[in-house]
Amino acid sequence: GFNEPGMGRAGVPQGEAAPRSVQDWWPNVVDLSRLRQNEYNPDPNGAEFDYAGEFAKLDLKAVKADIDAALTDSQSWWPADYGNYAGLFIRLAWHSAGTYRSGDGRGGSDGGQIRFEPLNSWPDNGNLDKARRVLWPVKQKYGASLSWSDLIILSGNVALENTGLKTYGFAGGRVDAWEPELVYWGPEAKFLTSERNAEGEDLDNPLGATEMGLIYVNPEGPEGNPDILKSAQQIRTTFARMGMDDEETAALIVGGHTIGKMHGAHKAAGCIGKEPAAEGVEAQGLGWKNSCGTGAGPDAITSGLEGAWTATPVTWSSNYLDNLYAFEWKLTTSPAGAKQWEPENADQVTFVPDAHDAETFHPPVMLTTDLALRYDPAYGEITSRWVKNPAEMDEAFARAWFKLTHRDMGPKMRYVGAEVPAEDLIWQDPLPRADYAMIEAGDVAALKDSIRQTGLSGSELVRTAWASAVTFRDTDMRGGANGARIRLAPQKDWGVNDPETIAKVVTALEGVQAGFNARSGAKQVSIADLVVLGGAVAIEDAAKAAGHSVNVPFTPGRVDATDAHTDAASFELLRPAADGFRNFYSPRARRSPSEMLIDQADTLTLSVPEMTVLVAGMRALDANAGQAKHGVFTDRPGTLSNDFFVNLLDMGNEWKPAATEGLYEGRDRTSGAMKWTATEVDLVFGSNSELRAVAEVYAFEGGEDKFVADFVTAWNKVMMLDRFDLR
Ligand code: HEB
Repeated sequence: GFNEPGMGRAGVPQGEAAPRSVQDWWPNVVDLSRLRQNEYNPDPNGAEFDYAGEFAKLDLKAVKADIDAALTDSQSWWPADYGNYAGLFIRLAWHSAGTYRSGDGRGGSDGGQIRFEPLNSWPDNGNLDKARRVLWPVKQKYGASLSWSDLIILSGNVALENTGLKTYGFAGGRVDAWEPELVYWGPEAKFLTSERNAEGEDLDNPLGATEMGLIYVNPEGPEGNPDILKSAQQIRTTFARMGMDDEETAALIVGGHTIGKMHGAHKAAGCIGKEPAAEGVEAQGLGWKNSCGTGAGPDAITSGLEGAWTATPVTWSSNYLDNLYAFEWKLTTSPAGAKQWEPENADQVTFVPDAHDAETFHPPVMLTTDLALRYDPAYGEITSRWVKNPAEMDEAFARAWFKLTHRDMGPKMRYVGAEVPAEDLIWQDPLPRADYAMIEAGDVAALKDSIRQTGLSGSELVRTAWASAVTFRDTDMRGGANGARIRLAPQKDWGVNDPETIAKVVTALEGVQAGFNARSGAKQVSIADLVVLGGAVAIEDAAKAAGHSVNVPFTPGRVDATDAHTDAASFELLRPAADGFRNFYSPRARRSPSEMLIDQADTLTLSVPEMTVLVAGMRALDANAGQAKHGVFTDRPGTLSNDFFVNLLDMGNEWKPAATEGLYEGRDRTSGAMKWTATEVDLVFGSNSELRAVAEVYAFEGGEDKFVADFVTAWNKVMMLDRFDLR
């Protein structure tokens, strides 16, 4: 029977009979599992489920009232400090959003990844499992119409409003994920360690935190060292990785620590159990079980730091900055032994209420990171201004909080609900609204002819269309062809885009545009649409040259942004460090060429076959950056043939590394004659067993039809990735 002694936990130790992944054995074999995640939909609501539509139907006021009621409905299994979960909910929202990093757009609240490992069990997320259990009745009531990711952020807003802050707005539309996203969170194999050069400016990109398992920085100071000015430097570096300037950073910390308290009633050792992922089934997903005292409330242990910053931990006030500047701070330790700061005359300034006993009062406390906001000259300049003008701070916080919690949702078109602010913000990468009539399907044929008459080559058109679309990343929904930012700084000057080609193509397309607009009356065509249509023209012609008649789908409606719509510094973050589809690789790439290809394919939401046909098609179309010949395994470049696959899999070729690092030479096995050159990105489709299996399908005799059809579908998918206006 299944409950015989010796079965289950006491029998086979967990993990011992588990299958090993290929990468466990051979770490250098590229891992395609992230692309496999793009191939299926794990959402139990089904792939057709329209979350945004469901959210839009909610009565947002009623939802907020339910959250507001939960705030003060203290639960015996996790009593609310001061009878109000405001601090806990705000910290939940902040930690859910705060993993966002602008370098690759990963992290952030969208998807609700904080529900899953590893984030669910990160040391910095201690006891946030309780926060979500407090919110479960609200989630249960609204079900699929209110995603966890929206609920978590909305709860932060409702909590802030409950304390008295006027928030800037809220948008729903975050779609929940159903499994952990595979994200590189750092090189360390142990929590709360750092091998990422955290001191100074050189925190390894794209990481956003100084230690494994932290959202940003160590509260006690760099690796526990209470050095206020060094701590300020770490705060500046990590918050900049999230796209926050000094003022936004200071506002977030000041505002956040106006509310709530820290928890370090006892030393964790001997009191605190394992994190959720390491617990037994009986813990039901909760972690950090506390066996000391009542295990919660006055005995709670989270960070090991203890105390509150203000006299008003559940009411919005300017008391944080008042305190920061009113006292000289001396280093002390919490009951749990962590380094924190208290006023020099601590025993005379006990005005901070106890969280569970109305008769008891404490001195305020500060973290090393809090003191950075006063003693760092740049932060000090900002916060001392706010001490005199708290309303300015409230406004700065409300805006920075909105940015923090909405930054990874992408363009405003994705925002849903009654509280979406009217104002356009530059970090949303705004697009102008068209004040003219759009072109229609009937205009397309004539426009295609005009593009053909420019005499632009297929390679020029394809490279330009690809360059304009490929900046898209689904991690934070930025980039893409809409807006035609390909013709603006900084994109127009990126080496990978062959600036001269882009300038030539854009000038020629502007001619097409002028001609069309002059003829068509009220209707106008955007450069953004012409760039994409140019790619379609080139592909149709190249397919025809290979004997295939195809129609590349084209959906007009894109608009052209201007420099005023474009934060150039922020767009610089979208510059590809590598683009395997164009056989481009730069020293900024942090992984091997094939790993970079897979990373890019992932942000383009491609499946393994889609990535495969796109690489092969781009080679056939002669669309490498700088028109390099590597991987162009064909004697008829510019023709949409399956020659890439046929020649790659041909046993008549023998491949060897070339003298130049990163390049390979393919020679005729018998004659020794040099036939092709290639990069790792080309050869991986023949060397990796999973990719070779897919390549074979397109090299089959008669496989070219399928190749052309699949290439066109994948190409169109990439061109359409940013068309949120159509959804
Ligand atoms: Fe914070 C809390 C740190 C930022 C909001 N913080 C907390 C704590 C700590 C921290 C340690 C305690 C925890 C416990 O419970 O024990 N922070 C920190 C740091 C930073 C921060 C280091 C950076 C510098 N915060 C922040 C921000 C925000 C916040 C930004 C928002 C906005 N926090 C918060 C809150 C709290 C905290 C609300 C409270 C919680 C409760 O009450 O529970």
